[in-house]
Amino acid sequence: MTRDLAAPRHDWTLEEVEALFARPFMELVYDAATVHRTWFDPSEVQKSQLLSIKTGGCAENCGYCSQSASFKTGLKAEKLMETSAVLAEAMAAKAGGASRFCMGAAWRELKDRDTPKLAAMISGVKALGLETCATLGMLTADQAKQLKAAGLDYYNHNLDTGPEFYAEVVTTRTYQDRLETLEHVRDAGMSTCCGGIVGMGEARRDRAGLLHALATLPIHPDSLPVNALVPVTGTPLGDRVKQAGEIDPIEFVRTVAVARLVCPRAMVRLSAGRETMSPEMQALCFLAGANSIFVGGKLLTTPNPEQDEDSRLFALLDLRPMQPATAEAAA
Ligand code: SAM
Ligand code: DTB
Ligand code: SF4
Repeated sequence: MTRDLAAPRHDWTLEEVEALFARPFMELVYDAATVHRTWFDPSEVQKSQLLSIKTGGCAENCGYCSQSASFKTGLKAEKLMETSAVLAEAMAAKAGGASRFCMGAAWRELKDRDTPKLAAMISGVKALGLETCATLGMLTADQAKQLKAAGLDYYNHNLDTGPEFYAEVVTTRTYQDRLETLEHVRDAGMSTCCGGIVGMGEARRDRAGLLHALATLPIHPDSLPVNALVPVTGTPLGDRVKQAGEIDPIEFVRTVAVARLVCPRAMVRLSAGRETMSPEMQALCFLAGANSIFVGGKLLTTPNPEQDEDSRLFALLDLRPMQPATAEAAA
């Protein structure tokens, strides 16, 4: 593959993205690995840590989510954390080797009354020398500017799936709503973190539809999380998948590889779902272009591999944690 094929493009057609999915697996992974090393050191993987700063009781009905008030998942709702407690968690994350810290809130949208508190958390985390990321639901243009001014580097807001499957996943927020928040984030000068979930019962065409939507955004996501559905009992999609079975691991790796090919310069994040992935499957994902993971024993509300398990994985695969400057230079 030449450097040209590793150059970012914004004119992908859905058919082209589907054709990538249909390539012989070995060819697909080889091409994705080649593009990956055009832009990144393939031995480096970024470690990011998540914290749920406001948990549960969410007004949205995302069919996979433990935190929606629409479903009985047994999750205990908690109010917005105090800034000092968030900063203590960020310090612990840094001490544990994370270079990026992402704060998540179970909100439909950020409320203006909470913005000053969020700004204090963000500037505090930034002052620790960590890359900052937040995911707080929908944002107005003005709120995006305020978060940027506080020192927010990345805003995470996922499209979740392709446009055709979207209505099967959530009905309280439209695809267009999501695209508008992403526009506000870009306009404020922040980097976007935007991806989706694989394994919700969607077809390959929907996975291609998601990656097509991301690859044709005015600016590619700087960070592209590929989540494997964590099936949560009590959620419609979690319960359905527990009956129907999880996605084929090789199809998941294909999704990672296609993400790397259509958004060649993005940090491709092997996000939720690692808890049940074998070291071999994760190795294939890294080979196919994933170069970022969440570390620490918990994602937002669900389990994640413990630090020592990931340290063993890094040693086994001769991987090194990426330093913040490397990720920034790539963006
Ligand atoms: N409430 C905010 C929002 O949705 O915009 C932010 C938090 S939300 C939990 C962040 C993302 O996590 C979702 O968009 C979804 O892609 C992912 N996610 C949530 N629950 C998940 C699950 N059970 N399995 C995999 N990914 C999940
Ligand atoms: C993303 O795409 N994945 C992360 C992050 N963005 C915020 C969240 C995963 C959440 C998994 C389910 C949970 O722990 O509640
Ligand atoms: Fe709320 Fe976010 Fe969960 Fe949707 S994914 S229910 S918006 S916390």
